[in-house]
Amino acid sequence: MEKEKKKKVMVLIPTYNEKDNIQELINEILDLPLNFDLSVLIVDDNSPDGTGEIAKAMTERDKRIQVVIRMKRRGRGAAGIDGFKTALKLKPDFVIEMDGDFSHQPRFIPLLLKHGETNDIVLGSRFVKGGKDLNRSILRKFVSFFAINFVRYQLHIPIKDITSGFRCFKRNVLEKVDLDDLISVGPSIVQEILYKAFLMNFKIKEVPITFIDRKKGKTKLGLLTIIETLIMILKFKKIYSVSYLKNRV
Ligand SMILES: Nc1nc2c(ncn2[C@@H]2O[C@H](COP(=O)(O)OP(=O)(O)O)[C@@H](O)[C@H]2O)c(=O)[nH]1
Ligand SMILES: [Mg+2]
Repeated sequence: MEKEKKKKVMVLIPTYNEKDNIQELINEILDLPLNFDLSVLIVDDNSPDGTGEIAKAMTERDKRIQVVIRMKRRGRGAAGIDGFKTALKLKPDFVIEMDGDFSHQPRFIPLLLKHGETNDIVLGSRFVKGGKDLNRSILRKFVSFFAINFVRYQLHIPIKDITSGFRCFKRNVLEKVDLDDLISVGPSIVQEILYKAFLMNFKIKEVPITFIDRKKGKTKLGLLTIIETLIMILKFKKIYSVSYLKNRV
């Protein structure tokens, strides 16, 4: 009997100054007991702390690791788009996107994949039954609450944890959303792809995760970035509501 071919999963991690997390995170992901052909793609924006070099050195020892170092403009959004494009060339069945600071714990990857078979996008969510948001400062929780409700109100999208960047995509979702047509350079990329996929009627499911605060390194999300993100959401809402609603009539 022919040996069953394992499905291919690529885990995409955009990084900027994650030197204290990157090695342990990659190892933890690759050690997961999964019946998939698993690989990790790091998209680093030439981090001054050497994250990219640390990850590159790991590729020598393990062919399941790939690293893209972007030399030009920095940005979580642009890094994500480049990462998706690189991943798509390798025709994975699923692409998982997650942060590089352990807030998104590798132990939830099997759950995302389990629901990935029957859904187009699976989101790791803090706000469905069983989900948790641990250790965050009150200020951070407040900002998060405000941002989530603002975005949900603006986009009318029935997702509880709309800021979650821990998710699993079927390849065809990423092929269909037209990555060249996204306008986000920063973190709003997470909502922009989700919104587009929602307007295109892809099936989205939230599964519970426990989100923990980063233990090492610093957040790159300052007040200015949060404001930029919210403005960007209003911008793409306008663009897509015109183009997609027109197509739907
Ligand atoms: N490549 C790249 N990654 C970024 C950039 N900004 C943030 N990241 C990564 O995106 C993820 C989330 O960023 P983080 O600072 O933890 O944001 P927070 O979780 O909202 O506080 C982490 O893996 C960061 O290293 C960037 O400009 N370029
Ligand atoms: Mg973080």
